[in-house]
Amino acid sequence: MGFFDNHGLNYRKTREEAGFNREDLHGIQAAEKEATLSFARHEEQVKRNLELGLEAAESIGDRTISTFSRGELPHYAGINTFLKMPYLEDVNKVGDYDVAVMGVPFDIGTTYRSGTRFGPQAIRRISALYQTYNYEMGVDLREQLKICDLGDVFTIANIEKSFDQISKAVSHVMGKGTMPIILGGDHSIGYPCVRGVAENVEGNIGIIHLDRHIDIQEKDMDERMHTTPWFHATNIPNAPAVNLVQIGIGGWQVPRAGVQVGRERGTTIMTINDVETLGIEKVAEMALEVAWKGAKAVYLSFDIDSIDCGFVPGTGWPEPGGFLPREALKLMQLVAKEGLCAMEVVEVAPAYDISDTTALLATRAVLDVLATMVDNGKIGGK
Ligand SMILES: [Mn+2]
Repeated sequence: MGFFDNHGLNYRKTREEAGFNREDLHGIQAAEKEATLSFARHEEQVKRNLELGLEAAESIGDRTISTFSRGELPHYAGINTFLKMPYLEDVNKVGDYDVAVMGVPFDIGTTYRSGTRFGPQAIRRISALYQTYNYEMGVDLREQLKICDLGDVFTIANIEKSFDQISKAVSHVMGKGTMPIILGGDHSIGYPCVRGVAENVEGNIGIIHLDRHIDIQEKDMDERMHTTPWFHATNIPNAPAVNLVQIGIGGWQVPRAGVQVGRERGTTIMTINDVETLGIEKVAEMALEVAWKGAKAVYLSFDIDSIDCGFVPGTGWPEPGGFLPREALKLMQLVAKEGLCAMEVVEVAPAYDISDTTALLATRAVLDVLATMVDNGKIGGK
């Protein structure tokens, strides 16, 4: 039994071995790791803030503060991009970045509560709460990764035409060698996102899907709604169903039509019972094995409703009994260690949210995945 098993540190000892040595604590090691991080981009940012936002009034002693808020501080100020990263108005230049965040404000694939079209805005707004440094991982995303925010895809009131827009946008980013992070939007966008990714991958792609819902029936109410993305995604020749892992599925909202398709196509389905029985580490290991089998890249689809609805009220199909937030975060960190080609976070519907907790968890998932990839040398360097 591991006493600690922490992200980038590959540190694993039994309690007996660890004893009470202060230096063996992850908390102490994490503090040490901070000393290895650069401050260069932070300093550049401060310089830029002063140039663009004027030096502060004379009475202010801290001369890194500007008159107009530019950059990270204060966390309650500013016109928000994701994590206050630069807004890249010219999408032709996306190849200059390691990661491009894009919103997909689309919710006409919804079959119960609508409102996920406001998901990207809500995620961006609360993302301003976070700095770019994570203590446990010892990663500073500003220093180690070039991230931009592309703004939103222009979606319209037509599912199929919006799918074409979404695929084109995702494919554009992938084609420039940049990792797309997609903020939904309802889960119907899973199909056009994978379609945009798949055309840029030579070989198969696997999909790791966290959800309470199986989302693999062909149609719902005669359309390709948010209950259908994986039916259509796994029809793409290089996105086979045998590389699709679906984790957290269960409860009273799983349509039988989807179950039949999952069974016929041989997707790998794990319930929360499986997660409890096997443990997060084993589940991650199995998910990686299935998703990567014969595949060249793996896509992560995080449906926020995979989390127990007590933690994520701001979603369209709330369901009790899902993951605890730290279980899901841990699972996503473990699968991100091997690298991901793209990631979507879907089904955040801020009108039903309380204190931004749902949107905050969406932000957290993206940042944890990116930091894990940085820490494992899977991304960065532009
Ligand atoms: Mn769902």
